[in-house]
Amino acid sequence: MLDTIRQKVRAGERLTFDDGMALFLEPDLLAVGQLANEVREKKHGDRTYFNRNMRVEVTNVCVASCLFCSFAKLEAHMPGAHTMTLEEAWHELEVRMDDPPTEVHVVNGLHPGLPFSYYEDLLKGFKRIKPDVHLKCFTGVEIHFFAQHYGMSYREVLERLRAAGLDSLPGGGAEIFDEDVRSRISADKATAKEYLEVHRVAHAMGMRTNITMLYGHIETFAHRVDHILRVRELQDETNGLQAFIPLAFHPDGNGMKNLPAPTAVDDLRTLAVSRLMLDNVDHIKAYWVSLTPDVAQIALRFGADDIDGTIVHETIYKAAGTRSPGALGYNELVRLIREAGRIPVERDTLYNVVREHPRAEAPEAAMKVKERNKRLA
Ligand code: V47
Repeated sequence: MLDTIRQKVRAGERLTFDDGMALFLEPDLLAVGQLANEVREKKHGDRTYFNRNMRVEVTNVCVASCLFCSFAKLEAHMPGAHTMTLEEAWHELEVRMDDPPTEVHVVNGLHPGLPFSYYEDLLKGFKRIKPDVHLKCFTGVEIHFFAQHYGMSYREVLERLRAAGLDSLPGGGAEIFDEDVRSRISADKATAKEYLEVHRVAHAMGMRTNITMLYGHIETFAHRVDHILRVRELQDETNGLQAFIPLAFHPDGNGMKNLPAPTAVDDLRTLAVSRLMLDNVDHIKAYWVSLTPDVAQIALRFGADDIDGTIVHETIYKAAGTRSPGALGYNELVRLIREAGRIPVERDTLYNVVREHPRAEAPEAAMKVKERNKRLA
């Protein structure tokens, strides 16, 4: 089966649902990875993208009760619930202006008690502090909630937020599109159809977006392939997606804490299959917070061409027990990428090149031996 898939990939033929299933079931992980790597190198060579970004989660108060979430609090008065004042949120950017991010990525709970103007003012304030900062804010689920809660269409919500400074939408909230799984893990928020419609409307307005997939919980491989194919279908229609981001489930402190987290093999295979199936999406992101920097580094040989950014201040995965650090320094990201034998390319959110770094002359460990030998001579 893998030989047939290899021939199809090399001939530029589109893979089917059955091909996706075969790739998930193929025992030879390295062969699947190698094929994904071939596609990745054809698209991007050794170039590996990252950016200077920061996360702000302004509120964890959320009317939804997703089983996988360790971050949200149902009501504002509950212990651990917090909502930043606008000044507190802006301060997060202000204090980083000596080494400023090019992107602010905001993901929030679905707070029922804030006026819509809070979100508009939030964006306006970030742009006041740094007019050229890219605002990648509010998932498709949040946009759907705003539309319902404040009585607007998706387009009206997006237009008002764009007028306030919104530049693009992050990929959060996609979870798993299959209706049965979705209703079991996140029943009370945007459906798959609604989530995809938000992205469709954003694309029609010329806005770029990402889409994620939360894997490694109660879903099957068939659900993952179905999810990936729905992403491919939307992209055929709109061509507005920039990156697809598989997110590994983290079980600590949430309603599925009895489940084990996916293994590194599952992570690498899921990235590789995503790369192979999504022939119309440019970038596959190995999100280091969800994977750990170590697995994300290896993923750069399994189909991924992007590793996300410096981040600073991530709280969703921290609450769910990630072993990753809260932030990675710029030079640490460059080192991770170079040591993987790739070329680090700092990008902005829209994948314009900010700075391309030289590739490493040799793996770092070898350099150390050379330097040591030089010193000893
Ligand atoms: O929407 C929540 C997921 C997402 C858990 O667009 C969990 O560039 C695993 O979407 N285990 C937020 N995942 C993060 C996100 C994202 C990350 C990086 C880059 C981009 C981008 C987007 O995290 C949520 C949800 O799907 N999530 N809890 C958990 N326990």
